[in-house]
Amino acid sequence: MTELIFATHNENKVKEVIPLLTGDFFILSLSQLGLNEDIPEPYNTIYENAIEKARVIYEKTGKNCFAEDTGLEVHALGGEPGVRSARYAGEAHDFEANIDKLLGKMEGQTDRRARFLTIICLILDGERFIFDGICPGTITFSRRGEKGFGYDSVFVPDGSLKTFAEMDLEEKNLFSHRRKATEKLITFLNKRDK
Ligand code: ITT
Repeated sequence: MTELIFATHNENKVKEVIPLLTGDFFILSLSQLGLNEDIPEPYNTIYENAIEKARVIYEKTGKNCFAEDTGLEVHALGGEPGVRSARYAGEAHDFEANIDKLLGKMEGQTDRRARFLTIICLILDGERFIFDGICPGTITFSRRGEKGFGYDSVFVPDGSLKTFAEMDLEEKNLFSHRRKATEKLITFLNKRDK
């Protein structure tokens, strides 16, 4: 049995990742451990912030853990909001304000291409491992759907006509950046266990 902390305060992420965990794992969330302090995301890249989040929790707990950082990269905006996805419209981490800002910036833009990028950093017995997942798609002209979180209501993954917010969790996981990165993590852990 491998016990791992998932170093996130975002319960939506936990909900998406838990059903993907096939194998002999026991996942603890930060809230289960009573660790409620904000984890800093001080860097300018998704990659560095994923590493930092895992590092902070590993140092604090001494337990094996993984963290992930995700960003929405919009082609016509030069990769924005990217690493600033959570705080695009300000420090309040307000999903609706972030979407308003994004749709405003995309007004009149015909190039709607975008992608979600997830980087997972695993720290296992002090060693660091990185896994990534990308989901290409397009930005809609207005919100559609009520499910999910973040930018889900304005993102249509390639291969579907629905936004992520119009999909239930299983359907989102067919396409999602997070599922792809998590699968790489699971494959790695399952191989290592043998
Ligand atoms: P943790 O750092 O505690 O894990 P967070 O919500 O701050 O949680 P991120 O920095 O990784 O997580 O995410 C940045 C933002 O990107 C997040 O607040 C959402 O607005 C958005 N986001 C991330 N994953 C998403 C997804 O699958 N669908 C839609 N938006 C997503």
